[in-house]
Amino acid sequence: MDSVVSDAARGVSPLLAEAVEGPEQPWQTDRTRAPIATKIVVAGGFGVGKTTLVTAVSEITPLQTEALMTEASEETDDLTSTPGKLTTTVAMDFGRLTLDDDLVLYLFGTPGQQRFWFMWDDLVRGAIGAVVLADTRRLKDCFPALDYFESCGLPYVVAVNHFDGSERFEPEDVREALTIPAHIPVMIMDARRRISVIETLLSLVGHALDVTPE
Ligand SMILES: Nc1nc2c(ncn2[C@@H]2O[C@H](COP(=O)(O)OP(=O)(O)OP(=O)(O)O)[C@@H](O)[C@H]2O)c(=O)[nH]1
Ligand SMILES: [Mg+2]
Repeated sequence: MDSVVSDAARGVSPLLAEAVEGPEQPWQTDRTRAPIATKIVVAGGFGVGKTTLVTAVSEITPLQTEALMTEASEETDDLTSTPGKLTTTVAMDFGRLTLDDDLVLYLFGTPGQQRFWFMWDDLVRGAIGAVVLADTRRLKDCFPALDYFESCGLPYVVAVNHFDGSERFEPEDVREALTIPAHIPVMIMDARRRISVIETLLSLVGHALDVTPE
């Protein structure tokens, strides 16, 4: 299965693929292989960039369930970190990304607000893993997602979505602050940039292959 990950990396970024296993050789390309479909969940606190991430990479028009935020939710939805945010996800985001023709990722973004967490059990069913998005200005917001995936045993990676004006931290600082175990990848990313999101998704697929028993 390792070659699936590196083939996918090759489709998107030859440099990424070379970093994984060296330059591709002519005899390594197998166009007859059936596509592998995988489900990936994108989770994290309110307004951390989940919808942005799915939108940045989806090759289909992403399904969005955004609702306008009004004064009625002022008490519960803290917009100090994202003052430009006008909507919130009330059910889920859905998008699709095909890597190198034979690895199809179906992306399911969770709603961030606590009052919609009852949907998570349905959203994660059948997933191979999850990306937990974190914002260094409000790290504690990702604890519920971390706890959830730890308790259900779903492989996950932590991706720090750096917002303009937020202080820059090294992945190892974030790992320490969140007490993330050493074998779980922690990376810095930008949910608005396609290549950055793809690197994160490939890291999750690789991690899920590493930790899932055959
Ligand atoms: N500067 C900056 N802004 C971002 C980034 N990612 C998302 N945003 C903005 O942050 C706001 C929140 O993004 P969303 O993608 O709606 O966040 P979400 O996690 O889906 O939010 P909920 O579904 O309501 O929990 C939007 O206004 C985005 O444009 C980023 O990497 N940098
Ligand atoms: Mg959203």
